[in-house]
Amino acid sequence: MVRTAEDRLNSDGRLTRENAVGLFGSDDLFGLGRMAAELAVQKNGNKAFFIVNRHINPTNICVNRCRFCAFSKSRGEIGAFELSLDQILERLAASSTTPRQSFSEVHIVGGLHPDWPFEYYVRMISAIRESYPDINIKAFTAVEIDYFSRISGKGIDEVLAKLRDCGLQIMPGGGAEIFAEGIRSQLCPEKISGERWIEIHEAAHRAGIKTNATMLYGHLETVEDRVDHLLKLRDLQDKTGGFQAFIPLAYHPKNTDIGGSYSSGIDDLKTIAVSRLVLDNFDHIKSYWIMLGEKVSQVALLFGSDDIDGTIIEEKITRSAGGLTSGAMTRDDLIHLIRKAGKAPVERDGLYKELWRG
Ligand code: V47
Ligand code: SF4
Repeated sequence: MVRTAEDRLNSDGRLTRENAVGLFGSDDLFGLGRMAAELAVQKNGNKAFFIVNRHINPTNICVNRCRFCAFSKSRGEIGAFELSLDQILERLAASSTTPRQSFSEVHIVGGLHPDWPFEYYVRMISAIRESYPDINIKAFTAVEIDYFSRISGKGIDEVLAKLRDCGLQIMPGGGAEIFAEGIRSQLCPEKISGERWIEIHEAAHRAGIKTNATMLYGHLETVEDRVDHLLKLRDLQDKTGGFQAFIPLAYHPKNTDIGGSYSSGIDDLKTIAVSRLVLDNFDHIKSYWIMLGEKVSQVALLFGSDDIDGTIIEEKITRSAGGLTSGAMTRDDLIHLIRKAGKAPVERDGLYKELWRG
C-alpha cells in the first residue's frame, strides 16, 4: 500500500532513493498514480500538451551500432540511407501544406555518419532556419554533439555555440539510455558514458540551449538502475534548470541484438508515475505515444504525465524495433485522445509556449 506523498518524502521534501525503489515494487498502482497525478496537477493544472511537429532522420548509417538499436545500419548495408539538404527541405515542405497542420517544431536525430563533416550539420541547421524562420529547431542528441566535437577537433562549447548561432534551440533527450555503467557497456559499448552525456547537457544549458532527458527502460536494467538514473537527472536540473521534459522510452525488442520482450502496460505506468515523483524539479513528463502506444500514453495522463508529444509524421527508430502504433496521428487525433482522458488539450511549440487551448 502506497502511503501518502508526505510519508515518502525526505526531510528536504524530496523522494528518497529507497522510497523511489520501493514505489517500483509496490502493488498499489492506483495509489502511486494518484500521488503522481497530484504533483502533475500542481505543476500544470488540468492541461495536457501536444505539438504539431515533424521528425527528420538525416541518415541511419551509424558507427556505434548499439545492441538495442534496430534503426542503424552500416555503410553499404541494405536499407542504409542518407538524405541530402534538398531532400530534407523537400520533406519539410511536404509537411507544411495546411496552416492548421503546419508544424511548429522539427526534431532531427540520426546515426553517427562515418564521412559527413561537422560543416554538413551546420549547413543543415542554417538551411532549415533560413527556410523556416519561425519554427523551433530541436536537433542532435548529446551522442551526436560529442561525435561532432571528435570529427571537427572543436571543443563541446564551440560545437554547441556554432549550432546555436545557426538556429538550433533545443536538444532532444536521446542517448541517455541507462547511466548504470555495467548495463550501459552491454547495451551500447561504443556510446559515450553517462557522465559525458550529463556533461554535454550541462554545457548546452550553459550555452542557453534547452534540452530534454530520456531513459530507456525494460531491457537489462534493475529498478535501482532506473532510480539512480533519475536522481542524476534531478541533480543536474537542480544545478542548471535547463531541462524541459523527461521522456521514459519503453524498450522495443524486435530486430535488435539483445532481443527480449516489450514492457508491460503496468510497468509503463509505474515508470511514468515514479519519474514524475522523483523529478520534482522537471516541469514536464512526456508519455511519448509512439513508444507507449496511443492508449497507454493516454492513460498515463492520469498517472503523472502532462504531454503526449506530437504528430511526428515519419518516425523510424521505434518502427524499426517493432513499434506497435500506426506511426501517425493528426492534430485532431491528439486532441481527441487528450479530451477523452478528461484533460484540457494545449497545443505548444518546442519551448512550451502555448499556441492554442481547447
Ligand atoms: O536515444 C533506440 C531510443 C532514442 C530503441 O527529446 C529505442 O523530445 C526503444 O530520444 N526501443 C531516440 N527505444 C528517441 C528520443 C526521443 C524521442 C521523442 C522525443 C524526444 C525528445 C526524444 O530512441 C535513442 C534510444 O534511447 N531507442 N532504439 C528501441 N529498440
Ligand atoms: Fe547509432 Fe543512436 Fe542507434 Fe546507437 S542508438 S546505433 S548511436 S543511431
